[in-house]
Amino acid sequence: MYQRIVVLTGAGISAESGIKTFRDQDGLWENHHIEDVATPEGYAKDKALVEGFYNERWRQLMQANVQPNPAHDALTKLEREFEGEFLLVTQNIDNLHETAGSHKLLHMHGELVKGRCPQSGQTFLLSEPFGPNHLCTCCIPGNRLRPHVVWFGEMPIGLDRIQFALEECDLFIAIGTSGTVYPAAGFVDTANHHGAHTVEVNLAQPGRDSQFQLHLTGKAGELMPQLVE
Ligand code: BJW
Repeated sequence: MYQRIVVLTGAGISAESGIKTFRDQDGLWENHHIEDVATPEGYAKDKALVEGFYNERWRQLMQANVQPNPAHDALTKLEREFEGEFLLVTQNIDNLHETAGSHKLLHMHGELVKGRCPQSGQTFLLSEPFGPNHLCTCCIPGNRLRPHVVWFGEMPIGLDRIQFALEECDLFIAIGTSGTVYPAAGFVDTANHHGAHTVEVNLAQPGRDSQFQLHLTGKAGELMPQLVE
């Protein structure tokens, strides 16, 4: 039996909750240039545009009908019932894992519901969408908060902890991620290299160069409850 499990989730796990993925048809970036809304340079050039992009997603997340789906619930159940070490690493900035009840959770690309002081790095929970009046309380004078998200060229959050968990784990499961963005895309290689069993759950068929040992093709909301049973 397994002793240590690491799970990586991507936008596909939230798709059945009504949140758009990035790279699928009609994805989040369809009406935007990636470099305009997902880079520090884009933010420096036009803060209002970037804040508007995240505010739109914030409002969407706050809608009552956006709720965790059976895949989020299955991971909560796995965390609760598994007796070994467990770590859930999500690339998603939505809060559906915590709404479902996950605790051993790391948001490696940040969180939509938080703003961050660009000077101290301290984060603040937002009770309303971004605006120029959102100032930090950790500095005098307060700095304008930036979205607490990791853009291209920035260092993802918690990499030391993730690396350690990947080296130690005996099961690595990646759910609903296209595997196009590093360093997350390389986690499967690390897990393989350290002898873990590696499993991918994705709606799309695996590419020919896939590094996963097992592929489960279908909707995460249907496959994950069966896998965790
Ligand atoms: C379903 C489903 C259903 C649908 N059921 N499945 C050249 C080579 C290699 C690397 C680089 C390079 N040039 C630059 C880099 C580095 C760069 C990078 O990887 N670029 C690539 C584009 C090549 N990476 C970075 O810059 C990162 N930082 C970094 O590298 O720092 C330096 C470093 C050095 C040394 C060690 C470590 C680090 C930072 C990356 C930050 C990414 N940020 C974003 C935006 C976050 C904020 C926001 O949400 O707006 O994160 S980009 C975006 O992509 C977002 C996502 O988390 C991320 C991954 O997307 P994801 O989740 O995979 O979504 P999709 O849409 O791509 O896929 C959805 C999948 O679900 C599909 O496969 C569907 O089939 C599936 N699916 N419905 C199951 N129901």
